[in-house]
Amino acid sequence: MKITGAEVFIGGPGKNYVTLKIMTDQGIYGLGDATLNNRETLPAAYLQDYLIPNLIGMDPRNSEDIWQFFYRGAYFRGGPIAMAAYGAIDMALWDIKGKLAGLPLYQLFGGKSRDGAMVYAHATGADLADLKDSVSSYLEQGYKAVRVQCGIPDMPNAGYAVPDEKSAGADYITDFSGIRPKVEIWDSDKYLRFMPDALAEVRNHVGPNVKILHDVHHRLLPREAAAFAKAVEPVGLYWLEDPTPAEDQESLRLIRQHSTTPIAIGEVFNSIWDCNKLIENELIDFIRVAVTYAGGITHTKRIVELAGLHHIRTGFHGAPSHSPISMAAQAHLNAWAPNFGIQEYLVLGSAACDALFPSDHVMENGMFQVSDAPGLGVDFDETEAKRYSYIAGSHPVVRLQDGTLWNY
Ligand code: KDG
Ligand code: MG
Repeated sequence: MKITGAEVFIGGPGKNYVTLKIMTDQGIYGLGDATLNNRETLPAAYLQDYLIPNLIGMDPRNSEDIWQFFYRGAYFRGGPIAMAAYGAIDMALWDIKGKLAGLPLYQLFGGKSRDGAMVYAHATGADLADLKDSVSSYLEQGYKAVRVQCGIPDMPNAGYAVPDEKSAGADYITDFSGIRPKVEIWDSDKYLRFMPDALAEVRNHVGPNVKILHDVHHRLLPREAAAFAKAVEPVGLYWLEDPTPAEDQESLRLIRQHSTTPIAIGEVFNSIWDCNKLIENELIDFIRVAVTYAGGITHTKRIVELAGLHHIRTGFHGAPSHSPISMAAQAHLNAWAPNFGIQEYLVLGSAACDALFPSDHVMENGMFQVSDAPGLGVDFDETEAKRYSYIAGSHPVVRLQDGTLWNY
C-alpha cells in the first residue's frame, strides 16, 4: 500500500482550520488537523514544502516509522509548528488504518473504557451576574462541567477570555481584524482580590454537583498561584488551569506544597519531553495536551500512558481552534484511556461546521458519544471547503498598567 498524494486546505466557518487529506493507491484516504491558532499558514507550509513530498510512496500503515522518520529524522526537533504538521499526518494515517481494519479507532487502542466522555463548556461574563447567567444556560443544556471566567472590577480590560461588554458573546480568543495584536491590561492584585470570592459565589449558584474549572492562563507568579490555589480550596474546583507559565516547572512544587486544589497544565506542550518531569514528580493532576500540536495520536497516547502511571488524568485541549477532526481523534482516545478525566469542547456546533465535517459523533447533555464508523469517523466536504479561505487573526498581548509585557 502506498501514499499517492496529499493536500492541505485552510479555512472554515469563523476559523482557519488546517485540514490534511492523505490519498492512497487503494482509494482509501485519511484526514488530519494541523490547526495552530493564529499561526495556521506555518504548519500548512511545512506540510506542503517538505513533509508531503517525503510522504509520497511511503506505506501509510507504518504510522510509527513515519512518525519517527519526521520527528527523529529531523535535526531540529519539535516545536508547535512541526508537531502540528506531524500531528495531522499521524491522525490521517490512523484514520486510514481504522478504515482498512473496518474499525473505529478506539477499538485499535484497546476498546471502550466508558460510555460517553464528559465535556466542559466555557462560561464567561463581563461581571458576576453575567457569568452566572452564562453558567445557568450551559447547565440548562445538560452540561455537568463548566469553565468559568469573569471580568475583574476596575481592570481596564475584562481579563482573560472575557468579553469587554455584558453578553457580547464575541470570539474572545482570536481577533480577526489582522495580525497586529490588541493590547490587554492585566493587574494580578485586582484579580487575586476578586476571583476567590467570585468562584465561591459561582459554587453557591450551582450547588455541589457541578464541576467548576478555572483558567488563570499563565498570569500569576508561583507564590501568588500557591496563595490563590489555597484560597479557592473551599470552592472544590475540578481544576485550576495554567496557574503559572510552565517553563519553570520546579516552581510548581510551591503550589503543591501549599494546596490540594487540582492543577491542570499542558495545552502549550508539544511533546512528552515538555511534561515527563511534571508527570513523574506528580506536580499536576490533569495533562492538557492536544493531539494536534502534541504530534498526533501516536505521541499523545505515549503521554497519556505515562500520566496513567502517576494518577494523572487527561483533560485534552479543545479550544474553538481545533477542528472536528482532532476532536474526533481525542474522542477515540477519551473512549479508551483508562485515566480519562474530562474533555474541553468548543467546536462550533453550527450547521456550516457540520456541513464541512460530516460525522456521526454526538455531543448531547454534556457528554461526547464517539462514532462507531471506521477510522476517525469524520469526513471533509471539499465542495463546502471552497467557500472558505484564510483570514489573518491574532491573540492579544498582555501588558501590566506600567507597560511591562506580561504572559498571555
Ligand atoms: O489559542 C489560544 C487558546 O487555545 C487558549 O487561549 C484557550 O486557554 C485556552 C483553553 O483553555 O481553552
Ligand atoms: Mg487554557
